[in-house]
Amino acid sequence: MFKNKEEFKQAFLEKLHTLYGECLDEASDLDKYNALGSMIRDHIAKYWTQTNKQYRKKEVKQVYYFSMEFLLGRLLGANLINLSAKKMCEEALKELGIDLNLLENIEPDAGLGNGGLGRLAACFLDSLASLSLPGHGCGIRYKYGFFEQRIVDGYQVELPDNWLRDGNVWEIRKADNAVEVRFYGNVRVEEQDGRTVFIHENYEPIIAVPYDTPIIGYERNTVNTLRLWSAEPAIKDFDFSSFSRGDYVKAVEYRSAVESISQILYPDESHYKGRELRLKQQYFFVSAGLQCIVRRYKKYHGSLKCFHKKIAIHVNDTHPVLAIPELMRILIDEEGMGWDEAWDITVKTISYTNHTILTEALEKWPVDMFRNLLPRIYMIVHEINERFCRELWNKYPGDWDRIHKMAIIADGQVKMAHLAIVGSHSINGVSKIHTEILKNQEMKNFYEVYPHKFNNKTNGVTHRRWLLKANPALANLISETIGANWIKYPIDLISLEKYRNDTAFLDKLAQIKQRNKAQLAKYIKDKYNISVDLHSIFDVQVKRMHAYKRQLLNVLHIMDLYNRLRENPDLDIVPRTFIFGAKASPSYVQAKTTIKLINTLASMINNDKRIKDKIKVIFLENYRVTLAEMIFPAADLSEQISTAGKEASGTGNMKFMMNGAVTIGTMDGANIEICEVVGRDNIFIFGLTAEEVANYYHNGGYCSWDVYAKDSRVKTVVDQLVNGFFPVAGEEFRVLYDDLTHNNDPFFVLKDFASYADTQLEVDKTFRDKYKWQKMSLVNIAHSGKFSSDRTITEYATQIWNIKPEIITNP
Ligand code: 26V
Repeated sequence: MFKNKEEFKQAFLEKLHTLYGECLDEASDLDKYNALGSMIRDHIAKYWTQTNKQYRKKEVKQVYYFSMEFLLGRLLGANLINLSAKKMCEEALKELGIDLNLLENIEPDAGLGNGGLGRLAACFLDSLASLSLPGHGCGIRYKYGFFEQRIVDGYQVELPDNWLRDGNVWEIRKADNAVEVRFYGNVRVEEQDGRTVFIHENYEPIIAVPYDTPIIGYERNTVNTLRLWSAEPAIKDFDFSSFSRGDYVKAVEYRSAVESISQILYPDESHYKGRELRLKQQYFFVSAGLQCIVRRYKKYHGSLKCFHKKIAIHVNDTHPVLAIPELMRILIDEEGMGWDEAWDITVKTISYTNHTILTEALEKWPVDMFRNLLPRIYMIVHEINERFCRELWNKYPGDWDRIHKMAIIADGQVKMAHLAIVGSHSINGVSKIHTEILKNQEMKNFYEVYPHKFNNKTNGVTHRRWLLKANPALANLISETIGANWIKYPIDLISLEKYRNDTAFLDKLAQIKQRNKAQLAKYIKDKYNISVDLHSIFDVQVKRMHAYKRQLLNVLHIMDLYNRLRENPDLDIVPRTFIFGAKASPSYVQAKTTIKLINTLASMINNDKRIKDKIKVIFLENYRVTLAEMIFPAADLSEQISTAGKEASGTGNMKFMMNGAVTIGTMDGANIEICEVVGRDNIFIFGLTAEEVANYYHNGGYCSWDVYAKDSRVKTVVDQLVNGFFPVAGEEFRVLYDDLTHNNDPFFVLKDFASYADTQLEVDKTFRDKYKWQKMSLVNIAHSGKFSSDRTITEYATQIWNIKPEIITNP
């Protein structure tokens, strides 16, 4: 980036001066951080321009990844790494008396996502750019990201995440590229020169303003774009003085109603609620994104007849599925195309990923709300539905029941997943098992009609953030041992396999893990004043709090272990530190109660002198990307214990694996494929299979009371939720108790308890054999290459999007 340290230092000091008129002594840390960020931006500007120029000139096909969520985390460190400038920057700043680490810690996380789906989008952007692929992100610039979690008296409290408070060096506002998005109003249908035309009138116009963030590839010249849209009033800068008092208030109300569209990221809810503002958000960014893509395409290609040959649009879950009717609207109403041609182009342009089979999470919008907010889009969806149902009628004459079940509009609702399947050419699941469940159960009827559309793309994560950045010591050891090629070709990590019996190498791995554990332990000590044993097993479950992810199974096992320890404080176990991190949706009672349960249990256990510090329980508040980067490298054991068939893939499992943690998990999601590559000997598998779970469901569930009555350990811990064992809790945990007993334990927690507890004994036994454990750890790292998002993105690029790498020349 800069030839040498001297040049870097010079440029940095100049930047401070031009930005803030300051010399080094006067500058605050924030100023220094901004100066550094702004230097990087200056530096990449020419590559950014060159990338766009080359894409345009060579007319390469480009993909746009439409997503309501991009969970980027911090960008400074990741950008420095991808520019190969970290070391030099670190040293140069040091000579100026500045700690790079400290500057990195100033940056707030860009937390524009809930969890898996949003983080996947961020990993995909890194892989696209690092593979020189022409691919960009399109989403919403939320003023408030995912809430900040505080734990107060054991309870989760939510605070707004005002991540833009001190500005954002990475983004550039592109006011010239703003577009208008129209809501409400009515549609007038007219015949003009023998054509039917649709005129949307009396609508509410809103201006969508894009903010662009550069996405820098690893050691490539490629700089792609993440374009996030912000909502602004269409009537610019009210002349407030000219309004009468009443109108003044109205004007302010109007402004805040408009701005509310890009104000806040909705938290994922356990049960889907059709909220108008969320539908507005969806149409807002989809319409803005498409208008801008079409406008640019037309500028260089004129006609839209071959749009799909140069543009691919991917919809991340059903949230951006309005891209289908919106593209139809543009092609028909604005370009004058006929239905059939427009439909052909639309289907060829759009592809869709499903990320969950939990039926309660599927998006369905009330027809009345939909039609009122988006009258023209509703007409188009209605027409798509009519044509689709007619097609079904021809294929299944008389089978009303099937047609009713498959319809896009039925029972007063618009079913977004159905629209996504009908209006796209590719539908993919995110792990082998998930795709099979889609094909054979959840979307069976659709698979029968469109077998060619369904395919699998097992998720992946970027090694650059989750290994190279998060775990520099391990990354260095790997590069020293097998060379640094793995950073560009993660599959090369497999060469580590040959060190599986090399005790000297295994010792080095163990030392690194130990240092990473010490670092996390220090964080825990500083923040919570709790000391943890560095030789204990760091047993970690970090992910969103959800009944199906079964944090409760983990907790019940800890309670049982605690009971055994109280009975016999000399019980021979390897000490354990149980670590949790999880945010619960603000309205999700069961999840929030589980957080309180963990914290209540933690304070009881951590203060119980009788058990001689053999176990500790830590709840890390405000789990987010930046905290995750400290946690994964320090983990020994990765908890992936969802009810089989429920976790579409999981991606945390992959981040643990590449940092050398061993998985304890069910045969669910990508765990199955992890097990496939590392082999049964290098993973701890327990519990019911997805098939067994499905069989129970078909027969009305299993009888949880039987397990409760028969297994005394289970009975004891379940009773402890309500029998005064937690003295101050009163009836608080009754909801959990009821779920497990009277509600027949819908997620098979009690059913899997014995198998889980036995497997945990196995973990304990294995950990005592140091080299056996280290070998398992090594095998996991060596096989993690398969779970790089570089592999996943290469599959999307070749099998769905049909895009090719474009090497960007030096500008
Ligand atoms: C649903 C809703 C519902 C209403 C409001 C906001 C909102 C936001 C997100 C969602 C769906 C979340 C689905 C999701 O994150 N699925 C996860 O996707 C990961 C990436 O494919 C996958 O690894 C996880 O297994 C899957 O749970």
